[in-house]
Amino acid sequence: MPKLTELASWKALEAHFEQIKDVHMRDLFAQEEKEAGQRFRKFSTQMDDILLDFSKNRINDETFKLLCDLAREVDIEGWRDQMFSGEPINISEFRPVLHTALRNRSNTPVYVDGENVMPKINRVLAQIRYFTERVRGGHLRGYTGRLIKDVINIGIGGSDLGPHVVCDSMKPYAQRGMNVHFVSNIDPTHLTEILKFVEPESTLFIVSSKTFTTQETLLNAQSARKWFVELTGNEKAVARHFVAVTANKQAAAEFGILEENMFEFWDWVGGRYSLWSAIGLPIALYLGMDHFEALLDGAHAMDMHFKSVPIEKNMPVILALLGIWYNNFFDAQSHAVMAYNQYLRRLPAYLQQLDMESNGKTINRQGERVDYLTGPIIWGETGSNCQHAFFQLLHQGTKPVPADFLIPAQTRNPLGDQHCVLLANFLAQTRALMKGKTEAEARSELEAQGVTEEKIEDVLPHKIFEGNKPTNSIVFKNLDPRTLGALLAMYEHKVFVQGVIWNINSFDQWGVEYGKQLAADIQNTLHARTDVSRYDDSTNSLIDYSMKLNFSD
Ligand code: G6Q
Repeated sequence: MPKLTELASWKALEAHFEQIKDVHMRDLFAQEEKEAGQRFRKFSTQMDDILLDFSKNRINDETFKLLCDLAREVDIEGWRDQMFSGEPINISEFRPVLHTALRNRSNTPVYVDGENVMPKINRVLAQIRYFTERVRGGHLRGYTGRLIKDVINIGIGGSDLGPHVVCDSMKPYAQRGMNVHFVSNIDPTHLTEILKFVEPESTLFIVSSKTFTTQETLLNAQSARKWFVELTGNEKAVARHFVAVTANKQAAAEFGILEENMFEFWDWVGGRYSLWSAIGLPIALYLGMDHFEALLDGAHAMDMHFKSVPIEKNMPVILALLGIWYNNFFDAQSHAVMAYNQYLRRLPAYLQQLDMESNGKTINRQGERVDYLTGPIIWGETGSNCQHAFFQLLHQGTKPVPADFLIPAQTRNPLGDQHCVLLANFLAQTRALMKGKTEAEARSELEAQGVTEEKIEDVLPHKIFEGNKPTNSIVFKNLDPRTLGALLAMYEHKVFVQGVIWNINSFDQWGVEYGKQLAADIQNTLHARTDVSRYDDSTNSLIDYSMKLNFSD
């Protein structure tokens, strides 16, 4: 394949960028309103009740056409089909990438090395249903006969962020009296603070680790086990209160988990794409299997949309192309996500891993260094909180920050007019970011407030808003499991499309593996408390300083 920057569509985009880079969206809207009022119709698309309005972007018909040409020229459709059909597209780990099979509700065969993987996926789903229904129905209880009321998931990264965002977002669907907690950090504070509020007799621990070698998870699991045995004095009861989710059953067995308490998944499921697998066990325990399956249904519906809808109306492809437009042509370094919904407060953390671990790469599929920008920095916060924090920079800062705004049209918690006010804020912000405030508008506002002419001249520059800041608006009826599944799958496919365009492998994570390797050596040094001078001067001095503080009164 020719280099990205040498593709005909890329070159055409470069030339087109020079023509459009200073065009204001205000003028694009005004012009198209005059012509036909069709901008929203042209630049919006829908999947079920999820609407994506991308008309508030710095694009015109030509931009959109060229971006779609780019998607075709890199053969998005071909790559997509390779992923869905189990081709080993994760080239540095020699694996297929089959999270879509986990939610393949049509149950059509999916082959890995000649084996249809659907029967084993269905077997684990049935195992999850059986287990969670018995726990939730009170048939499977703690060793003293008490109902399980606290589930503690011990896992990190992909074995934490996915189920965590789903459980947090789906709180209204949780079973009464059932709580779920997530322990990820190796900082002992994380586990300790949770254990303070639970009782061992009514607590179920899920040790979630694909590799079952992750230090944080194994140490937290050992500490949890120790706590459990100390409080109950009953070593045997561990079997009833600890289960494992893993692709490495042997390591889980060595850890002491019984075979019947293991929920399996497979190496063709990437950690950050694994919430649809047995890693979703805490979701099924907390929300019930029917809701977990509704989540899978929603993701499958988005998979079908991604597979079958033409590029021009394909939600994940459009989001990906717009991201490329700002990242590679406008040099936007970051992308923000603002969910105007309190339940979605963990969405940015989840998307940070999904996007930055997938596309934070500098080496292309041919093993060469790329000479263009790849994955952006992802960040965000819930609305309307974000407006009172960092929105100043979005409105008047020097850095371009394209953003996604999400909102459900209905609220689960109607309180007076509050949801309507939330919606008004959502709409006002995206409009203001697009439109800005001109000098004439700012001046007439000041005049209307009775500000003197002299003062107006002083403050005027500060009151002007350039606008022309791009946003995508994503509006849906309700935040329910099906919609959440579709939204998360939408972002997964967006990331996939961008990875294909940047010609990188979105499915490995050698930076994470490096992190796992790094601490081991220093940890030995800290334990031995000798030979503390073999690192660089900064690290040596930090070791020295922290060891002194650690052992001081
Ligand atoms: C995800 C990454 C990483 C991983 C964690 C936990 O794609 O590989 O975040 O999920 O490091 O790994 P284990 O599940 O193997 O403990």
